[in-house]
Amino acid sequence: TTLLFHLQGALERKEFHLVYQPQLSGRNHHIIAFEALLRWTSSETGPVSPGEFIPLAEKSGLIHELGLWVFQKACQDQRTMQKHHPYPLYLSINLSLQQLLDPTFCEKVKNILYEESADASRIVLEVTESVAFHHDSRVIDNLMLLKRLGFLVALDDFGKDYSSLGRITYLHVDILKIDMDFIRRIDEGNQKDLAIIRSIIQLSRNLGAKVLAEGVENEAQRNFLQAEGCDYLQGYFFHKGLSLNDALDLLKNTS
Ligand code: G
Ligand code: G
Ligand code: MN
Ligand code: NA
Repeated sequence: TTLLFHLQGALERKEFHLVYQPQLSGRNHHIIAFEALLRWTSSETGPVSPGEFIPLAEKSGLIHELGLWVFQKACQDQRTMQKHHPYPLYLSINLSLQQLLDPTFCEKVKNILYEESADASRIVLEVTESVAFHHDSRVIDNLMLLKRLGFLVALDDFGKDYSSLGRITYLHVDILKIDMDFIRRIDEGNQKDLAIIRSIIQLSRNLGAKVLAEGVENEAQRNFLQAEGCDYLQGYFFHKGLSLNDALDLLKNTS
């Protein structure tokens, strides 16, 4: 509860910042996108992990204001990054269930796009399966509206929760993000674990979607995923989340 107390004023005190983790082409390792990841450094307690404060923000309702702040800041930074890069850069933003339950969310996002002259077709909205297929119809209604605005949708942590395969086609999901747990298990070489990864890659192809492996931490994992034709790669083997300045330096050195 004291953490919640500190969280309430954190936005005004400018204690949040974003880091950007690169997502690379599996074919040539070019940077094609950045995932915006929220960070909080409390003036009272120091850094607090998102695993700790995001659930608090969700329960307290702060996620609405905070989520829009993330959206606006990430759109601004995307524009700065694009200036330093000759090829299209996509931006990935994580969404919480509460945001998609808000009937005014689309309208607010539309206003931010307009203010920041941002292009929805270059922005990927990351939602977990359990959020995308939540029973409350407001969620799917919002996602359909967002898709109509041009946003792309990625299913985050794919394979972790239950899969509702029929609804993937219904929603026209653009990207499947294979959950880190599966990538971790590549190291053990269990044929059944490898078969699951291959099946997710195949599934994405058959759906006309792209597939991204997250949490790639070593060369063996990268080699396997690349050999299987995984479209995009993300993880500490390549890059951790970078400050805007570090992301800009990286873009200058690689383009
Ligand atoms: O980056 P990290 O592993 O610390 O993130 C932990 C969790 O927090 C992940 O599930 C990630 O999706 C989530 N997360 C990170 N940034 C945001 C954000 O801006 N909004 C929401 N809703 N979740 C985020
Ligand atoms: O739930 P979501 O997929 O959005 O969470 C992404 C989280 O995973 C981020 O907090 C990020 O810091 C973390 N992450 C990114 N790459 C790696 C990695 O290679 N290994 C591990 N363990 N975590 C990673
Ligand atoms: Mn994510
Ligand atoms: Na994920």
